[in-house]
Amino acid sequence: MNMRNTIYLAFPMAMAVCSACGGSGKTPASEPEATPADSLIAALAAIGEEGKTIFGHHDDPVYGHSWKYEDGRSDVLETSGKYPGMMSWDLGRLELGDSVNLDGVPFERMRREVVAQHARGGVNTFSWHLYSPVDNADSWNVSDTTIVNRMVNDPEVNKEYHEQLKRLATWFKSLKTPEGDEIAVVFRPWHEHTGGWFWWGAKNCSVEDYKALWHQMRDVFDREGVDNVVWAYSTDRVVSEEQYMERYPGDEYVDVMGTDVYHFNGEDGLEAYKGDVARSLRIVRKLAGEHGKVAAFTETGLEGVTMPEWYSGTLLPLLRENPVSYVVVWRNAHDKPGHYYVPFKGHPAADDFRKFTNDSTIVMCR
Ligand code: BMA
Repeated sequence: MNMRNTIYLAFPMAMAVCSACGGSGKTPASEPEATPADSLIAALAAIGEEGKTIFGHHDDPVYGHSWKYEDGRSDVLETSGKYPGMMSWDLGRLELGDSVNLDGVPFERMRREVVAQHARGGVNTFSWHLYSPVDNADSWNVSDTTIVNRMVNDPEVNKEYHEQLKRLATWFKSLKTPEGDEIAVVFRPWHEHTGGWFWWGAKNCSVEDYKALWHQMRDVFDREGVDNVVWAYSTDRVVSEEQYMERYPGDEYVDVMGTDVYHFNGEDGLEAYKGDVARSLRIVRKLAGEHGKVAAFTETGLEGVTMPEWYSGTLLPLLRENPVSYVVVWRNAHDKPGHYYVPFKGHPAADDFRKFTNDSTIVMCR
């Protein structure tokens, strides 16, 4: 195992907090104490400043290409010998008070895995494919383009939205180590909003209403006393800084600036993917620098990893040219045979994936 690639977030977090207090080990009286979220932001920023990238995988330790809900398994671990540095999760259906998420992951299991990932020095990030508080439509049902407007303006729907937010706030506050310390995590709501496939997408709600979703969310979380959430804003692929910033809720609402860009059509789509990633990450990195935020590649992947050297030959060079603090690839579904983004044991791209995870710039967990 390459120890340099192994993260111990406790270490950079302690360093980051110390440098904020001038190395004295104490926070100056005039400075507010660093929250768990502040420490995670500093740790992510430090990784980026070193030119390194944490590798993340969605639902990694709960199911994989040909297994589900066994303890201790992970397609990433079985292929590379290490856990991903970041675990990605989705909270869809938590807002309804359900015990399992939209892909069937029990929230209690998710919580256990969040704690385990934190204990091994890794990071956790959450997306939210929620059901509409207007009519329970899933995130991809765009037949009603009044949902967001009613969520932020209609008193009855707004009340339900705030109830949903309180359920999420309670969940985030409940993420604690066995010693009772809060675990800081990244939360990336209202993602890919520059596209038209979610009901909060650009085609389906106004700029003003979209921003209000964020503002109200933050108000509720602040009222509920949540201080362990790092906020990630992530568009789909973008063509300009103006497009990226059009729906940006404001610097006080965002800690991480990211973008989601997928690779479609294998070899035929390679040049388009490389062009879209290079442009979108350049925009993200420039704006993150200007706004003092962490830059990230919040979702990517080639479904089925149909190009055996995709990880070291395509993704790695793109990350080297446009370094960001983390990259996340989507899930290895157990119930959709072709829907996976990480090679599993025996897959033609497995050796290349191991090579990628052993690169000195890629950060994994033990
Ligand atoms: C999509 C697919 C779906 C899944 C959703 C939320 O990209 O993986 O099967 O339900 O994400 O995880």
